[in-house]
Amino acid sequence: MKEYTTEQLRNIALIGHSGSGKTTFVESALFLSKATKRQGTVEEGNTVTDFDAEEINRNISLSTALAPLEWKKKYKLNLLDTPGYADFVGEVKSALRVTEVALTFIDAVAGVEVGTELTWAYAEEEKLAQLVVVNKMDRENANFETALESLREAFGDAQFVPILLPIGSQDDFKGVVNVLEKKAYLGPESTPAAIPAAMVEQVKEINFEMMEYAAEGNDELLMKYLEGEELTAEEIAVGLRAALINRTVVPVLAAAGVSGVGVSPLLDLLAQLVPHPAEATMVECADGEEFAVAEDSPLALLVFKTMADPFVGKISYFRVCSGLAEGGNTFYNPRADENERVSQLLTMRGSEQLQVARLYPGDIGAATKMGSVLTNDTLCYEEQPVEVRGVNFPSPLYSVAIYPHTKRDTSKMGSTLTRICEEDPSLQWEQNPTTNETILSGMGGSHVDTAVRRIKSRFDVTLDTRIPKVPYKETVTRTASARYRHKKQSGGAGQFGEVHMRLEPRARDTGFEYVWEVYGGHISTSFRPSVEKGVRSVLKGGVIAGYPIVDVLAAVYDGKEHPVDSKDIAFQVAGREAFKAAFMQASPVLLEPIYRFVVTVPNEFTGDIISDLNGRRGRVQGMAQEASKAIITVTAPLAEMQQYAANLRALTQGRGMYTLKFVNYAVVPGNLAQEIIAAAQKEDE
Ligand SMILES: Nc1nc2c(ncn2[C@@H]2O[C@H](COP(=O)(O)OP(=O)(O)O)[C@@H](O)[C@H]2O)c(=O)[nH]1
Ligand SMILES: [Mg+2]
Repeated sequence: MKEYTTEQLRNIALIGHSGSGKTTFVESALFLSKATKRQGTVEEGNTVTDFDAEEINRNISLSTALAPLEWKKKYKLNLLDTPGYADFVGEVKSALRVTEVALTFIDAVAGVEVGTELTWAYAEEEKLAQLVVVNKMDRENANFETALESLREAFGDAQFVPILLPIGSQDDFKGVVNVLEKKAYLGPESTPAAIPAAMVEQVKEINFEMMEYAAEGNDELLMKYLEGEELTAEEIAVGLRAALINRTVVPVLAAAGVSGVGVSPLLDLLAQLVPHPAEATMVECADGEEFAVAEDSPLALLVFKTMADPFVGKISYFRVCSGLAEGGNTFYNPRADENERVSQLLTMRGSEQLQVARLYPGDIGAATKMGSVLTNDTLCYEEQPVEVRGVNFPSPLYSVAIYPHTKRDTSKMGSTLTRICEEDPSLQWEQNPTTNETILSGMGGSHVDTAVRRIKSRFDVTLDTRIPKVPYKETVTRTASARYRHKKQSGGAGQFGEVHMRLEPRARDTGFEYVWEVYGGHISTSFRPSVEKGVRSVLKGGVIAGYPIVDVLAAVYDGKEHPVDSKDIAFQVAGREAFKAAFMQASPVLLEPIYRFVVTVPNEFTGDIISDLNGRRGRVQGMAQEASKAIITVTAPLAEMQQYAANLRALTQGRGMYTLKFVNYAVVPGNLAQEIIAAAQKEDE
């Protein structure tokens, strides 16, 4: 691919509800720019940006794909096609971190949908300039006006300005009018034409309105405007570009990706209005420092995506935040303290690798086989270390326990989980020390399922999933003592040991403590470690329900020994049994993990959500209000919340969100504890 300088670059993240036509639009744009020879479809599974086996199987985007295209020999548009489902928010966030604008797609029939609201909020969080495509104008019941109305209703603070108006709609969607230039374009070839007579007045009005927005951001234009002079299309574009950077207007553009109508004029406008990287942004460092996006700034590449390909190996996608990246460079990875020599710089078009000699500041590229590099690393020169602010990936919300399907899968389970989690930082895996289960956590059921299926299709490792065991713990709530005599005198050498032990509850999270209070030599101190060994052998497997024992003090205060038969093993047994007996006397309880959940839902769901949470033993800690949303803070036991992601979606039609954080362990209420203990005993048998 040709080289493009910073001023020629346009980085655009396509976001919005799943099914609004982003992937199809990219397909059309690639075809019209002659990057591809034919326009693929999602249904046939031959699009450039949905190339992953899982995406093809399910006909939806599951990860962000890059699609650079060269437009009118002057611009390089880096389109980032993102998935629309809430579970894949990590992909959307990383795309928004490396682009100057967010291009929100809405369906001309459905208008603003759940996914639109979610992704819009992420773009706002990044303070990105926004534009909207009212797509699928060719569909039955498509209506530009009602779609625009739904935008105004949902995001009232934004100033929406229609710049590409549809000519006709549904079957009769013929073309678009560019209000800025006051010109019409017909068909996918976008043949210039006269503005339909019925639209002339409307176009004039909006054009006039646009002059006002354009003038607001630019003193020179404002003077001209106030003196009653008309602004030229060029001048309006300059003003609108400034307004876009200041986030005071949101241009709205009509199109139909599938037929290609409106697509060329839309790409023209993107080239014209979207700010280039140096114009709109600074390089933000992790420590808050900023510097210019420029060739002579320190080299900084932010890795925003990693792909594990079984054949090519690791592919790292990055944005050249500043400096000039060239093939043959050695990049330094400060986090890992490693150097990575990159002989060939690439850019990716879907799964296709395109070679490039150099990448200018602001451009997006990739490199393979950088072993030490993970998502969110900054690559730089060793003499000039830089750490760029990374992608703020969401923390996982939903966990499953993973079991290898066969023995063969066991050995490869850990390494494939690591690779898939490297690829997507909103996925994490760990071995739970309490339950001994392998836990995979992500944003929701479909996120985790996709990961498991990807592991199957890419690495041929089959994994089964289950609801994780709750990592309960056991402890005692009062002081109690017990004694145990171990005596074995049949046949050969005998065994003898007697231990008197007292257990005391300890404060939460202070762990286990063993003390020796035997004075007067009833047991030789040489048996002190033997008794301790016996006691510790019980800690991991518990006494009442098979869970680890925590926060207990065990004091050996007396006992007896035999001059010949007392030996290590005898005191181990006596220690173990005395501990178990004392434990049962000391009012044992189960502890369960409690999490704090912050649940955000549209106001109308508040009542339902709270009563549902009450039913899950939740305790509301606070309520706050933000726009039309309620933010409910609640603590609740994990045991009741393992499927909350699906539950919240069902209760709010997908409009609820939540985060969670571990708080502490608390005593399981008696009746529930009895059930858990009974279940554990049954499993034992
Ligand atoms: N009628 C019509 N259908 C479209 C258009 N664009 C996409 N579609 C269809 O809408 C569905 C979802 O499209 P897709 O590109 O996967 O949407 P995405 O989830 O936003 O990427 C597919 O069945 C497409 O064929 C369009 O402009 N008009
Ligand atoms: Mg898609």
